[in-house]
Amino acid sequence: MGRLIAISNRTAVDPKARAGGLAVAVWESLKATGGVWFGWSGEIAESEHRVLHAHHDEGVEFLLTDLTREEHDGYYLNYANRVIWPVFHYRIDLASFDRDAFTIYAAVNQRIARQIAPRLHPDDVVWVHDYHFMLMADALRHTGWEGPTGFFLHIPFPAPEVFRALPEHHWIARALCAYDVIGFQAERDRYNFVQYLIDDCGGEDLGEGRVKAFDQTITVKAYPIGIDAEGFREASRSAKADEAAERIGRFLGGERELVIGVDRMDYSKGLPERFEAVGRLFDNFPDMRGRVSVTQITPPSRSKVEEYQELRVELDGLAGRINGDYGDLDWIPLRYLARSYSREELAGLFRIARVGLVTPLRDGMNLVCKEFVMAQDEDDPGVLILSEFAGAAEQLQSALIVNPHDTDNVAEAIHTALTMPLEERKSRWRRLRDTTVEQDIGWWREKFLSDLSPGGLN
Ligand code: GDG
Repeated sequence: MGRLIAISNRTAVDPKARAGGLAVAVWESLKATGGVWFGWSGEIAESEHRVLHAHHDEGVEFLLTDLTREEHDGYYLNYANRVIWPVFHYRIDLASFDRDAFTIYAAVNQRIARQIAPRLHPDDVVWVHDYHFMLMADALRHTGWEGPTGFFLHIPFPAPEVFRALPEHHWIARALCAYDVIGFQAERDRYNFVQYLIDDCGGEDLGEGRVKAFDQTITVKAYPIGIDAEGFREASRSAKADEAAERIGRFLGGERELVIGVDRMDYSKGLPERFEAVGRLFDNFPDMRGRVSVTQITPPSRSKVEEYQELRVELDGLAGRINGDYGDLDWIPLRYLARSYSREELAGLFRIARVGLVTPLRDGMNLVCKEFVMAQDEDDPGVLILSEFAGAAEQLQSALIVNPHDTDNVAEAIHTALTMPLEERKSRWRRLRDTTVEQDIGWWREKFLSDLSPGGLN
């Protein structure tokens, strides 16, 4: 019986981390096959000697490596987070190109591959996640590993013109072609990658998801990631959810509608533009003043990276300005909370919100919009406003689709959502719910793994 071997920067070694979508999906497959999960321990090594720490849980083996300070800064902070993340989110202007960081990124991929290879069995199936390990299959092949190896990219793949800005673009594309299956979130990511292979690498689209490049024939498809739809619905009906809904309900006073946004503090999420759109709503639709409370929950992330520190300062200033300009003695128009809440609390807030505001400038998929949908009450559902630049927009066309750069457009959509008749809200929501339930996290995992391992894992 083949085991599933997962490789990702962060693992779900902490049981608390198994509550969210992706971790659940990978964890379930690993449990079913007695698999192994490789990743970073989250620790900085004291010495150059980096062993794999083993943990066992429910038949799953976690093998975790520390990183040296140099590896952590080069591979993780400087290359993954300060070069790949901005470029793949179309922010070349924010990228700090750094050849040394790429050298360390490649060396970490190779070092971890050398540690993993001796532990692989011939019938194992390897599934690598995300932009930290784009070179992993190539590195494993160099150790002699020949088994099925798949890659799923959680973030967007940019248009060829943008990808070419990455000094190492050709190297990365060639290494990616050492995978057997490459999964993207959306059709447009797949299109971008295949177009780049055709334009720059003499690649050929063979149809039906097969592509030939660098003497390899590989499967390249979109596998839009889903959520644990039923699990999230249940979370939104939990006691903790009710409590959170009640707390915010007291603040709303029964007469104000809640508009909610939940995003990691990241420049890809379009938060300054969203705050501007809130101001625009009160300028363009003065009747909305005093009637709406916009609540934005934004847990800080990657706070060691300068661009993220600058974003924090910008958001603090914008929120202050909007509340200063539009607020009143008995009304705070924009509540901006730079902290995290539990999954159940978020689910409770989604449930009582009239509008879910999901307006990233770029997002691989975006799971928050799917969670918002699952938390709604069938008899009185809220309205989802969704950026056309989130991967989820390909699936969730019944949302109000907006251009997040166009603040007038977003303000208008908020107004439309707040005044939408019940029947239209219900019919839009039913379509969103059907897709979210049908294309959930289990569907995504099966779709990917059946292409990677057509005979099945068991
Ligand atoms: C990457 C890609 C892709 C947020 N705040 C809190 C909290 N969250 C949860 C949300 C959601 C998750 O974190 C965020 O997922 P997203 O998909 O919205 O965004 P990224 O973190 O950027 O994820 C993205 C995803 O990978 C999966 O492939 O969809 O495009 O960028 O589940 O609810 N959870 C808790 N407290 C918070 O304060 N508990």
